[in-house]
Amino acid sequence: MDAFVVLVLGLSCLFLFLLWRQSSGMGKRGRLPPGPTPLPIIGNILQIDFKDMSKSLINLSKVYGPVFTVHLGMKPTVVVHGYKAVKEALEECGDEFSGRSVSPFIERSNKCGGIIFSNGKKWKEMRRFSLMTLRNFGMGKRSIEERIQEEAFCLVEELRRTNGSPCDPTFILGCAPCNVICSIVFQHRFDYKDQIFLKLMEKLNENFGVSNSPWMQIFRAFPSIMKHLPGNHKKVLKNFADINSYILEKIKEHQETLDINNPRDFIDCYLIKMEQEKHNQMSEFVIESLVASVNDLFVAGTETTSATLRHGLLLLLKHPEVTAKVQEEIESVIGRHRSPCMQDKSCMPYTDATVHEIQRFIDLIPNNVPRVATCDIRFRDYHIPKGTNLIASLTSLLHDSKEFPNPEKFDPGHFLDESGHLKKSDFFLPFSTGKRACVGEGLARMELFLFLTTILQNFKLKSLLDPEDIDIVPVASGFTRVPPLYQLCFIPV
Ligand code: LZ1
Repeated sequence: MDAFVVLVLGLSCLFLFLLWRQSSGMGKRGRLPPGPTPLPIIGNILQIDFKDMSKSLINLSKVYGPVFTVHLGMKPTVVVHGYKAVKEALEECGDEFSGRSVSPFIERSNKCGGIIFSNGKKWKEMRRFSLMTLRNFGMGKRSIEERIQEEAFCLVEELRRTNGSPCDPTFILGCAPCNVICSIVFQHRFDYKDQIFLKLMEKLNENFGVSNSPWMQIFRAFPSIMKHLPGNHKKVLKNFADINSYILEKIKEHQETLDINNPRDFIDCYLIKMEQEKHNQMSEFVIESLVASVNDLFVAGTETTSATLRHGLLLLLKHPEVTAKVQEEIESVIGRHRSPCMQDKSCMPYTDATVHEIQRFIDLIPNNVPRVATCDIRFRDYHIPKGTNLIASLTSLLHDSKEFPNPEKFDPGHFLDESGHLKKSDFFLPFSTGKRACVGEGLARMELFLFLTTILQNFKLKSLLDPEDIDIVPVASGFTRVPPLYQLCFIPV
């Protein structure tokens, strides 16, 4: 027999074996929620549009209900859809679904020791430390609010330099959130022309672009073959390595100038924590985890906030009546002669509602950040084995048509009551919920409020198109949604 025949026979046997294993329930499929029948090896990937997975999952939920199973490649993934199922999975079963699955790719990028991809004790301690530090405990004299205000001031100066001529805001609105992270972790911000800063942003952007591509979403289903393929993900590893070596350099500088009684930033706080735990052999607070955590803060805190600002300004251009009301409120509560601060927010319900509505409407991270079961779980009447992936559809809450009538319409009224006060909603979970909810939520909300109010305090936004002609449909919906490119003029008021 020649090699070809052996190969074909071998593959056929493997195919039949996998088919039998899946259909007989031996593939741990036993009591998983219902779902479309998976093909061997590729699972249900033919039924999923990787250019907008959220839409495919919503369509599947119409057939299979609020809790169902899809196979992304060989891996079963439980999907929860709608308020009840999402709250049950993320809050009531918060501990059990608090894991992150770690692909060989993630392992090789030194990201397991940080916040986003860590598990178990490491995750608990890194999360606790980051939450505390980002809440301003121990960050020294300058509060996070002050750091954002400083950046907002510089952002406005930079926008002034456009002289009211048409510009694409992508670059500038990318610098500001990245610089806030720099200020928090490295103590200082950079000039927007600083070569080191530009390199850092370029590498972050490139990695974001690759990891958000539909191909990458497909590859995620086949982690073990990925490393044998040439291509972009190698570039991603190189970028991470470069960013990490820069972070390590900064950590060394910090170690040389550390004053235990005067922590300047996140890195100082961590070094102090390391010092306190130096006799603990089992301490999770090691340098590699600091590097990974700082890297995580950049990954999570740059493109997300930047895309929200970009998409937000685009929505404000499309809805000049909303912009006018926000600017009226800014004029009457803050005026022109001082910087907006977080205290103003409680006196600015319309602006607050508008920021909520921007986040609701754009639905930045439609499928949450995927979780994994840390143990065998009984969920409703199903048995979900340890290691099963979990996707919670945040779209299904943010665009719920009972909670937010006309969910596809941009309307700050979704967050206002009859007397014009802010109306909170339990469905508003753009940062997810439960034990693994976003560590940067407070930071992100502060940035969105301060950046948007500071911009609108200083400029009239002028569109190049009629509002009706402005296209607001995302150009990509992978892990996060990306708004279309556009231009506008910032006219000083
Ligand atoms: C995240 C983000 C991006 C990737 C992983 C986790 N949290 C943004 N916030």
